[in-house]
Amino acid sequence: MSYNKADFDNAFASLKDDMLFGVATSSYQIEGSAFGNCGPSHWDDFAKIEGAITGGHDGSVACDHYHLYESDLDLIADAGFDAYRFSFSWPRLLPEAHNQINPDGLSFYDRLIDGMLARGLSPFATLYHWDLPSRLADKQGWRHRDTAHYFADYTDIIMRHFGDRLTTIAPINEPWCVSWLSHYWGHHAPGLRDLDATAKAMHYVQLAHGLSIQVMRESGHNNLGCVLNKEYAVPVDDSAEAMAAADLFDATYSRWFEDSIFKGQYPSSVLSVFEPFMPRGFEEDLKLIQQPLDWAGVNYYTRSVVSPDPTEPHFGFSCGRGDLPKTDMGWEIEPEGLRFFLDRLHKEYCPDLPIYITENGMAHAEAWQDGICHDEARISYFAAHLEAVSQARDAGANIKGYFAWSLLDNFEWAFGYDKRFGLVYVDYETQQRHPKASYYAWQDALKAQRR
Ligand code: IFM
Repeated sequence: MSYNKADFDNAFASLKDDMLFGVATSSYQIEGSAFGNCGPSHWDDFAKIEGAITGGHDGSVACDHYHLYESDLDLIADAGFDAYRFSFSWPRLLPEAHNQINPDGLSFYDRLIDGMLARGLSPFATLYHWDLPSRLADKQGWRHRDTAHYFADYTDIIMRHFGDRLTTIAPINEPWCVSWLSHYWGHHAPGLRDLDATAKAMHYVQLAHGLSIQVMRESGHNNLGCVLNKEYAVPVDDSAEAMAAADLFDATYSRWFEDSIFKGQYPSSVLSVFEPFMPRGFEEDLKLIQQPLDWAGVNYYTRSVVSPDPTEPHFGFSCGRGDLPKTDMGWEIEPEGLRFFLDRLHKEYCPDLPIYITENGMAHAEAWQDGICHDEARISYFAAHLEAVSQARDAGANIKGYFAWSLLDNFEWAFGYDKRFGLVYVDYETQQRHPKASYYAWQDALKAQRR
């Protein structure tokens, strides 16, 4: 993509008036799980499996945000952002047992949230961004119904301590990754490749969402949403078979989650494959899953080119990439997909609900010149996606905010520290932070808005 800062400024200018802007991170990716009596999570366990993570990396130190959170919050505020999307760590708050709170964990999130408020940053909280306590993972994790109920109890604990200081709350980040990516493709902890496990995880993660919303609603919260990740399904050609494969991909990746949350049903094409493994009485749970929400969040990065694949035993499709420009993850840059999902959410699922883009960004390899980390390609990526947001808003979607992923370079799951998504470069040897060109582009735009 060619770089033109005016494109970014223009796209930003078309949105700035009544939208908020923020950055997003997650607990395991930045905090450092070795600090503050945090308990082990299944990501700590997964990291010990040879070959599971590039370079054998893990999140034990990560960006040491546990100790450096004050200066990290300064970076967010100094850029002029309005909000910070962060996640609570379940094993940090409840390392030993579901009712035994770690005082260091409580104190950390107290200081973190108060630090946001003191800087005028709105706290956008996620309760679960993938760090499942090992003690639950060892008891079948998301394959077991109890995990959904323990999640509701954990929700209640968080709300009692922090609920009145949070601007918005979403129970679960990217349920597709929690279930399909981790139990069918095996790329994330717990690294399973099993249809039975996938069917159960895809249902129980949704049940956990519903139970968690119910707990929060009953205690009077009215700022509750969901954060769903989306990948734009493009058929490899215009054959009927390719179209059907792309539709089934979209049903597994996207519609499973929004159909259940907003319509109380699962797509029949996916259910027919899962049916033998679905928990008894799942139909009743759908009523719990379909809780009224106050907003919806979309995480969007790329598209998938979907092909029919007779060698794929259960769903008969496989996904690849096409020939659009790619990020350092090898992900194609396709802003049209973001526009598609914003339109669909608005038209088919939740016409009146405020929508946030809760994550959007790209990995980019480091390139230094004159003491600055140059990531102009990232600025262009943001510009193109902000333009898509602007088009969706013009078409009527009630879009209220946009969060760049991510504040910092961080632990990119199975890719370890090799992929850098940050607006701020992290030197993992020294834990020094270095704002990149994209950080300064946001700072210029946000500060100009205030003048
Ligand atoms: O780093 C992840 C994040 O944890 C969830 N959404 C996608 C990001 C980039 O892969």
